[in-house]
This record gives sequence, structure tokens and C-alpha cells, in this order.
Amino acid sequence: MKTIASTDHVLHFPKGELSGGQLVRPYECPERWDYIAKALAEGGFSAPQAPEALDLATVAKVHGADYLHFLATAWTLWEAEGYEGEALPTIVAARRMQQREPEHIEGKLGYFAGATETAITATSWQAVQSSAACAQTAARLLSASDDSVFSLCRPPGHHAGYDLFGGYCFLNNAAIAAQQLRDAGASRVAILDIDFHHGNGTQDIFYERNDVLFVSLHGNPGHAFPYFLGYAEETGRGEGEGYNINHPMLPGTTYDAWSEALHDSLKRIGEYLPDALVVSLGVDAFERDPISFFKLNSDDFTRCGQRIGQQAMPTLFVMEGGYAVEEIGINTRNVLTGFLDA
Ligand code: Q9C
Ligand code: ZN
Repeated sequence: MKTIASTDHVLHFPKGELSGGQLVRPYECPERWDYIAKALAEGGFSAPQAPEALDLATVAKVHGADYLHFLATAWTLWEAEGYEGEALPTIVAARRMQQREPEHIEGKLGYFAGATETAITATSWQAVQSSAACAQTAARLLSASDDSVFSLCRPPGHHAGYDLFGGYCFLNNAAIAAQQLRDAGASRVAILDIDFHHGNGTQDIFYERNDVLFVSLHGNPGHAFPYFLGYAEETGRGEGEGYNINHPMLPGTTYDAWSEALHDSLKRIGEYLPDALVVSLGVDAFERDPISFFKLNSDDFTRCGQRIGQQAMPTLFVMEGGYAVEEIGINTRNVLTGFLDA
């Protein structure tokens, strides 16, 4: 299994994340990438390959043009105001307010905010594009001939909606991979999201489409970020009706219950007969993750990978979350080795 990764990830590392009423060192930090790369090298995986250039035409099929323009120009506008800190939204386009993009950068940040913890820095956009490029390159390899590929994306992507950033995400790497697979000839693509958090951005992007099935296992939105999406009754709309499946689970969920949802998810995915599977691979369902509440242990991640491997589908793993930094490498590698040993 090849790994696609870009050292540009270091270009996105805000000094602050808004958490618990403070600006703290972000949970989504560059060491996450280092620990994963190290664990893969120690596990005998081949050295990561750099991505090809990102084709923004593919990105423009899953994100709005106004949103992409905002991401590309946000820092310049922010800096021009003479602000000292990093660009953070302080207002959002809430209920009964105009959904209209303002001229001022403060307003733009709020208009495109899906959450307010995630800062934009001078070099974030370059890191974000390189992260998406990893997913797109991995998808090209899978379309060409590879059986499975791992895209070591950082920053992650599954909270990025059609025109929303937040939850540490800017471009939806898994959605870009799925779109790339479709454009290269796949008739149907399934996305399995096993990150602890609901993949609200991915659901948003494909909610009215039946060519991409989205299935997510996550913390119940009544208790967990992103709080406002991820309930079981969200099943898709229009042509997409029946092609969105959510498995919300309560605090304390262990592998016994979690794996039942996994088995059900993979059964539904099998019935869909996809040409390719994209796995949004977060390992924050881990029992010692600092911001999550499931109770999977490191061996459970191996079992999870084995179960995914039993589908025997062309599979692209896209890195999402996981904040128990010292264990993120082992847990990620366990999923991949479980998959390969299935
Ligand atoms: N006080 C991903 O896993 N809320 N994003 C953090 C910390 C935001 C998670 C709360 C969590 C975002 C890709
Ligand atoms: Zn997560």
C-alpha cells in the first residue's frame, strides 16, 4: 500500500485554537503527521510519495467558487486590516440572518464558518491545497491500478462543507477523492467515515447525490461536535434519498457496539456495489483521545481494518482526526495492517 503525503502540512499550524474559553495550542498539530509517518516506516510501509499538483477543477465540483476564493484570499484581507492575531471567526450567519457574503473579512469569516475554533494563518492555504492534492493523487493511483492507497492528509477535511470551514478542516479531502474517482470512471463511490466526529461536511456535499453513498459512525450530535448534524433520520434528499446513513452512538461506546454499526455499514456499502471505497480514517474513537468519548483500544483498530479489508474493494484511506498524538501512529497503522492482512 502506497502512502501519499506532503511536507507542506507544516505550513498550517495556528498558534491558537479556541477551546474551553482559551486560545490553546491546537489539538490538530504537525506532530500528528510525524507520528503516523514514523509508525508506517517502522511497520515496513514504503516511504511516502509527494502528491501531484492539485487540479482545482475537481475541487470546484465539491466546493463553491465563492468559498474557494475566500480561502485563497482570507489571509491577505485579514492582514490588510492590521490585525495582530490569526484569522478566527467571531460571528456566524445564524438563524433568521441574511445568508449573503459581506465585503469585510470579519463578515466573510463568519459567513463561511461552520465552527469557530479553527484559525487561518498566512500559509494555511498552501498546506490545505497540498493536503487535498494528496487525496487526489491517491485517487488517481487507485483508478489506475493500485488496490489500496493511504493519503496522509493534514489538515483533515471531513468537516469542510460545500462552502464551510471549521473543525480543523478547509477542503474536504475525502470528497475530492470521491469526485476524482467518479471523474476517472467509477460509477458509484462509497465513503465510510469512522472518525469519532460526524463527517458533516461530507454529508453536506453529497446529500442530494446518489452516485456517492455516505456512511458515518460517530458520537451522537446531542453530545458531540459538530452538534448540529449527524442524526440517524438524515437519510439524504431528492435523488440522494437513501444514500446517507448515520450511526450516532453515545458516550462510553466500546468496540462491541461500535463494530455492530461497522458491520451494518459495510453490509450496506456492499449492497450499493461501489467501484471504490473511500475511508475517512480518523482514529479519535480511541479510548484515550483527549476530545472524544468512544472506548476503542489499539487492537480494536486492527480488527476494524480487517473487517474493512474483508469487503475486498479498491480502498482509499484518507487521514482525518485523532488527537492522542503519541498513539495516533500505532492506531492508524493498525487499521492499515489489519486491512492488508484480511
Ligand atoms: N475543546 C476532526 O476530528 N472541537 N475534527 C474540539 C476541543 C472541534 C474535530 C473541542 C473538534 C474537531 C477532523
Ligand atoms: Zn474527529
